[in-house]
Amino acid sequence: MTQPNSHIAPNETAEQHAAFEARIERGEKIEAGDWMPAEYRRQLIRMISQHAHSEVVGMLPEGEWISSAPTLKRKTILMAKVQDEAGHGQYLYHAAETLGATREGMIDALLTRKAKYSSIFNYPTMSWADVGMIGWLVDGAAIKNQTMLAGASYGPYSRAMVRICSEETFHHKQGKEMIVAYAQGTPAQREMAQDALNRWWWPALMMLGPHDADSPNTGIMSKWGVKLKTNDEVRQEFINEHAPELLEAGLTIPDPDLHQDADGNWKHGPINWDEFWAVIKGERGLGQERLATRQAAHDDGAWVREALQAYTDRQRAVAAD
Ligand code: BYC
Repeated sequence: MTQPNSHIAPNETAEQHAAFEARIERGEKIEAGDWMPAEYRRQLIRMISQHAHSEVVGMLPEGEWISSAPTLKRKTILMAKVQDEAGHGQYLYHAAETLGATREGMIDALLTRKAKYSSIFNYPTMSWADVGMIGWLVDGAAIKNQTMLAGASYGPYSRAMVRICSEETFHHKQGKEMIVAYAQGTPAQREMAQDALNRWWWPALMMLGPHDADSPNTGIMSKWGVKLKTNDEVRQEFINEHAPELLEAGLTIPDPDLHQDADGNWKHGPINWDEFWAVIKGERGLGQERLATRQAAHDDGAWVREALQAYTDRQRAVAAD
């Protein structure tokens, strides 16, 4: 049989692919034990594991500020938020494990740079206002993307997204509340909020991925019902919500070309994609430090993994007796 579709693996047939795609067309969820193309499995492991890594590495920029939070209220909010991100990482690693990926393999891929994590977490948190700006912009961008992924065709990923989005909504609200308060506060607070916006606006736009024309994975991920919107469509939704709200808060968006078109869409100026790729590769920003921190945490946790293994072995031996 001829196989015109390059995503059909040698041991797969066009009929299997057609039946699989018909299920997606009918809006059925694909579950862990169901037949799926090898390329669907590979793409999902790639994306879900990178998403998990982003949640875990994403604890670092905000976590640095827990001991410096200005009030007990802000400290408890931040501790809860960082803890939520750890939980998101856990759901997502589990979702990837349902596809056959192992935790060890995924962590190894992160630490050896074979797997990516979101570019946004290689930027430093320079002031307390950065914590609020991450909540408003980074969680805001993540929610736009993840609300779309809650409709993804792979059941375990889609269900993880529903829970994650409800928690991210609180993260977004606390960030917005903090920045709006500072934007209307003392001159020093306003300056701190504006400075944070100046540094986080462009990275937040980049976080949603390259333009559609430069996004090699969007085509097949859209066809197979994982990405229900393209990177540029999600970015447009993000700007349409956040640009007017930031302006209303009295802040200046650091983009001289930003304007609203007659159709209501806010249009941004050119994005510095050289910076984006350099940040991902660890050539700019904190990529080296972030991975060194994760490596140290992994090494420090070795005794916990060994203890768990010893306990499991003993339980098995007792059960065998
Ligand atoms: N950073 O073909 P494309 C959070 C890579 S954390 C790094 O468009 P795709 C939070 C991309 O992987 C939430 N790499 O890819 C946590 C691909 O490389 P590979 C994070 C990026 O997958 C703590 C290449 O560029 N959210 O909310 O179709 C505190 C070509 O791109 C980035 C997710 O992870 C990037 N920004 O679309 C606070 C959502 N963008 O893999 C908050 C799940 C692209 O071929 N992921 N690349 O080597 C996605 O939705 C999609 O992966 C993306 C990219 C939209 C990000």
